Amino acid sequence: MAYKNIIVDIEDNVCLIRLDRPDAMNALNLDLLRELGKALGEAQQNDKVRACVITGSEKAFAAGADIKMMSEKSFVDVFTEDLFTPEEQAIRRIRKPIIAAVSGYALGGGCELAMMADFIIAGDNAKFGQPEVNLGVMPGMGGSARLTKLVGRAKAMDMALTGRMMDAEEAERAGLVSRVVPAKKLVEEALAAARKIAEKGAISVMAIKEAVNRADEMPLAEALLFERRLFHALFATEDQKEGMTAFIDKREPQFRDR
Ligand code: CO8
Repeated sequence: MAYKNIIVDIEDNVCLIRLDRPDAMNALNLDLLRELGKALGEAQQNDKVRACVITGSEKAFAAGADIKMMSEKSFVDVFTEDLFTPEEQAIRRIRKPIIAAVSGYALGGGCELAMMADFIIAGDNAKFGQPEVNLGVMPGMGGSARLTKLVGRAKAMDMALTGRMMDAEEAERAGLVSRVVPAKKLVEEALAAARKIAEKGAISVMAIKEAVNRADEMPLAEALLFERRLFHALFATEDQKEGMTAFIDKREPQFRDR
C-alpha cells in the first residue's frame, strides 16, 4: 500500500519504516500515526517480517506531535477524540520486536514514540526531550510515565519540568537508549540488530518481548512468575530442542518457529 507520510521497505526479514514529513521535522499528526500503525499491523501479519525498525531523517526522528494540528483544539475535542490513544494502542499491540533508530531530534511525542519501541539505538547526534512544558502542556504519550521508568524520577522531572534536551551520551548513561552509534551508520546498525533478532526463533523472541514489557507493569513477584512460566512453556517447542541440541552438536541452530 502507498503511504504519504512514511516509507516502508521490507528486506532480509526486516521491515524498515521511515517517518517522512521533511517539511515539519517529522511532526506526528494523525495521518502519520495511523499510517505507522497500519504498516506495523501489516508487518505483524507478514510472515516474511521478523523485526521492525522505525527511523526518521538524519535531522529529526520526530520533533513531537504536530503543534499546528493541536493548537486550536479544545479540551472537549481532545477528550472526545481520545487524541492519539487508538494510534498508540495500534503500535503497542505489535508482538514482533520494534527498534527505534533515532537521529537528530526526538522531542515530545517523538521521544514518546521512540520509547514505545522495544529499544532505542541512537545516532551520536540524537537529542531527546520533553519540551511540552514550553507549550503550556505536558507529556501525553508516555513522556512522564514511560520516561520515569526508563531514566528514573530525577531525570524525568528535570527533562519534563525544564524542557531541556538530553544528548545521546547522556541518554545512554541514563538508560534511555541501548547503544549509541555514529549517526551516518545508524540505520545500518539498527538493521543489523534487527537482522540478528530475525535469525532467532520467533516464539522465544515474542515471549521475551512480552516478559520484558510485562515486567515494567507488574510487581516483581508477579513478573518473576510470569517469566518462569513462559520459560517453562518454551520447553513445549521444537525450537528449544533444536537450540539446545545444536549447542551440544556444536552447530548453528535451525529454528522453525514451532
Ligand atoms: N509540530 C509542527 N511543526 C513542527 C514541529 C512540531 N512539533 N516541529 C517543527 N515543526 C516545523 C516548524 O514549524 C517549521 O515549519 P515552517 O518551516 O513551516 O515554519 C519546520 O518544522 C522546521 O522547524 P524549525 O524551523 O523550528 O527548525 P529548527 O532547526 O530551527 O528547530 C526544533 C528544530 C528544535 C525541533 C524546533 O522545530 C522545535 O522546537 N520544534 C517543536 C518541538 C516541540 O515542542 N515538540 C513537542 C510538541 S507537543 C507534543 O509532542 C505532545 C505529545 C503528546 C501528545 C499526546 C496527546 C494525547
